[in-house]
Amino acid sequence: MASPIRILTAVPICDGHDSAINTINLEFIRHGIEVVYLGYHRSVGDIVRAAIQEDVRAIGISSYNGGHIEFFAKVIALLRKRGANDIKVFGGGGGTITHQDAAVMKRKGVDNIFFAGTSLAEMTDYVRKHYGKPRRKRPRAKSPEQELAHKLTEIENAYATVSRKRQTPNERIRHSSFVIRHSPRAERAQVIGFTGPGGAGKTTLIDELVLRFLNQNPQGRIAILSHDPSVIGEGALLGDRATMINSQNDRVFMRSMATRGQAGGLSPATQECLALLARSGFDYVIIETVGTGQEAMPFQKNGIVDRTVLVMNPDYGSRLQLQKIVMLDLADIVVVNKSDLQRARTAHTEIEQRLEQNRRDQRLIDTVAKRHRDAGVDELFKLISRENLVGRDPRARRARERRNT
Ligand code: B12
Repeated sequence: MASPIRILTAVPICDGHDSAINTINLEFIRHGIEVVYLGYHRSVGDIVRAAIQEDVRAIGISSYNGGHIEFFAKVIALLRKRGANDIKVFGGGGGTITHQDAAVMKRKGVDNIFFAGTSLAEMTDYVRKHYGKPRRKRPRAKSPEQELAHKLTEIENAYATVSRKRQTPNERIRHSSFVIRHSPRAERAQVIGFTGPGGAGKTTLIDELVLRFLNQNPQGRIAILSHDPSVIGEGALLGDRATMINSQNDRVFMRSMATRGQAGGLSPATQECLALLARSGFDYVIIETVGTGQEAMPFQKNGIVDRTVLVMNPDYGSRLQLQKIVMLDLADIVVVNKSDLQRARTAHTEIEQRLEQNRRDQRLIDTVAKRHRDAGVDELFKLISRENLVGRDPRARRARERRNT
């Protein structure tokens, strides 16, 4: 089984016409394509950064509010400047983009423009035909960020093709041509795992924590490994970037992964990708699972996660439901997000009682992640910030003491 085609779609800055791209995304997914959706009102810089980090085959832009000739050209120019010439650009925009405009855009490097009346099948056929063949020789990575992105692709591809080639993923990766240049002094990043049911607000919460991290550490860098569900050989909507606002930043490296048939919230390639990210010079690596069920314990196999955060929605049903949620036994921190909802107080009390039974040093925090400068998110940030973790981890504390003497 080859890796699915990965593309990125977005709507340009000052444009909120997202209904066309939402429909097109769904059609792509239905035809086995993994779509990283960046959302609307996105700048050239945001689009190119995301495309390079996600290492997609192509960028599909849906543009309605004018300025498309310049916008598409700037995306292509920035891709070239960053050495990402192998990421192609295509798009559409109803009656706004004329045939004359499209001719100019193609001369400037756009692969194709789709006009009003084109069927969804024509678009998916185009993507499969033009972006579906495996990349042969890749241009040399021009930046450590691009090199990391290529390497992550290689790991994912190795897991997808492993049965075909009768090699273990590790053997395939070892034979690969990419070698990440790690700083020998780079410490392993603090890895924090976020899990919880779909709709609890994990992505918004992570985005708010990223904002606090960027403000607190003017030189700091952070990575996010985010998951969305998919079945083997099928497409996926990798949509967490569309929710992220603060994470559209050059100091944030984000990668979206489809679970590709694995149950439990993560992908078969997660562990390897996470290990690579953890030693690539970031201060933190945040890993977000797909929305999980009661039985999930996604970080159990994964020795590399330092702290686990379970994000709950106050509307989990009756108190009885809490007895069945395995992560309530395992998480270091439990967050009741959306704590402005009516049931949140009851939820807090019930979860508190449930955690008391565990007799572990677990913390319970109430947050409203959608609220800017929320005090609960501040408290959570303090709890997971590096100083705090270093203080609690005996090995890290000893290393720090050795450095200080
Ligand atoms: C629906 C619509 C809206 C909805 C948008 C809802 C939403 N969430 O998307 C609402 C009512 C909110 C809206 C608002 C506005 N709109 Co409006 N809107 C439209 C309308 C009628 C249809 C666009 C559409 O979704 N079509 C459906 C898609 C599926 O079909 P399609 O456009 O033909 O696209 C085909 C291909 O191009 C291709 N395609 C499109 N994108 C992509 C991307 C990829 C990757 C690929 C492969 C293919 C592809 O797919 C389709 C295949 O058949 C157009 C008029 C028009 N006929 O284009 C105006 C239009 C785009 N809007 C317009 C304007 C001016 C506005 C407003 C500024 C109005 C106002 N003063 O408030 C606001 C701006 C909103 C904003 N924040 O940006 C103008 C833009 C004029 C311009 N560029 O100079 C238009 C052209 C109407 C007009 N004639 O004046 N709008």
